[in-house]
Amino acid sequence: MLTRIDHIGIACFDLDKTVEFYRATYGFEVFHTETNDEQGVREAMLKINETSDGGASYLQLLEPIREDSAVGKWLAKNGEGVHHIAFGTADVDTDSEAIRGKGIRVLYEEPRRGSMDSRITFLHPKDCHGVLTELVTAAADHSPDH
Ligand code: CMX
Ligand code: CO
Repeated sequence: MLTRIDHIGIACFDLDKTVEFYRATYGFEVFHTETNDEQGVREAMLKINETSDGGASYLQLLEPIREDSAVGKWLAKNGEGVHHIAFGTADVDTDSEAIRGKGIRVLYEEPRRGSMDSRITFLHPKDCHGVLTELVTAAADHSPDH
């Protein structure tokens, strides 16, 4: 069951400048940063709020580390902006298989590693009314109910 907005993914050209915008404008602080080589991004997670399922909602700021990455290609075509939304679930395997069963393209056979050792998969935007949609199960130590 999808129980929260886990994050909104925002593509940017310069991660440090964008982090500074969110800090100076809204007071949001960086909760976590990492480079995910497989996804081709350097990223910062800004925690916005805790959620009633024991998880949290974040902004995920994404800077490509390669031009041919998903975010690099998207930025070249669209410029900066909202790249994807991510719903949180305690069981990404079950939920993504159920959604695959509805005829929606799930991009990975098995969920892969996402921010903070979460497990993630994506639904094709063309099957989701134009929205690239991610499903996330947080790692146990980042989500007390798992
Ligand atoms: N939102 C909405 N539509 C998108 C999109 C996005 N983020 N990215 C691509 N599209 C659309 C394109 O506009 C294009 O539409 P048209 O054919 O009408 O022009 C179509 O999808 C195909 O796009 P493309 O530029 O040819 O790109 P690809 O098919 O090579 O890749 C996708 C698209 C979704 C398969 C790829 O971006 C992907 O695998 N995404 C999942 C991984 C990812 O995004 N990782 C980065 C984030 C990591 C994280 O969140 O941790
Ligand atoms: Co994401």
